[in-house]
Amino acid sequence: MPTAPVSPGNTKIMNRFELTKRLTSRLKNDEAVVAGIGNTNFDLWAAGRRAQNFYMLGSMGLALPIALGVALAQPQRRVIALEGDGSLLMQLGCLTTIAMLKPKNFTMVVFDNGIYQITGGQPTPAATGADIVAMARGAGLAASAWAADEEDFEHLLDQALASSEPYFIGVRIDGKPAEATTHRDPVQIRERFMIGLGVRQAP
Ligand SMILES: Cc1ncc(C[n+]2csc(CCOP(=O)(O)OP(=O)(O)O)c2C)c(N)n1
Repeated sequence: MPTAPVSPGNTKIMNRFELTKRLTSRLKNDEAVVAGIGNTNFDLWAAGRRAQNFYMLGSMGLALPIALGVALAQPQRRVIALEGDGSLLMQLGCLTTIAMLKPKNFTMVVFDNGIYQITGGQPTPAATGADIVAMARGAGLAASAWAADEEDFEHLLDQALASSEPYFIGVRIDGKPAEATTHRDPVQIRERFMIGLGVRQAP
């Protein structure tokens, strides 16, 4: 169980791309990584292409539900969902579903910058006190923690990837734009991912 800080107030403000690089560098077993709309998947893309990465376009809040589906369909594979705070807040109910189904192979990382950055930086409710980790705990996800700093993030990630319960990691991040932009080709993104998961033959 995580021992990280219980409130977002005493965590370091980190950087999404930096954390995403740290995350992908720790992957060794063809883990699936499903990243949410916008900056989250842009930085995953910039951190290095993998056939097991899925880059969500268009709709907010679907990274966790899509990743949950993958985790249930392929219980032998570790699955990681990356999402922005605004997107998670639009789809909070998925936390209760994940807590109810308790996938053993599922890790969630939510990047909290307190803004809808990609549409102009409007504040999200997380900017004025909504605590996404407390909400995850309240939904029934006991293994939920804020990462205090980069080292703690890696530590929590290692715990999560070895755990047999769903893990929720909240990270506070700065407002730096993403490093690159995903190619906007949904069909290609889906096909590559399905090949990466071994459910479709490469052409
Ligand atoms: C259902 C839905 N509502 C609104 C939008 C417009 N929109 C796209 S991204 C975004 C903000 C996403 O915020 P967040 O998830 O916090 O990520 P950030 O931009 O901060 O990286 C908004 C409002 C959308 N694409 N889909």
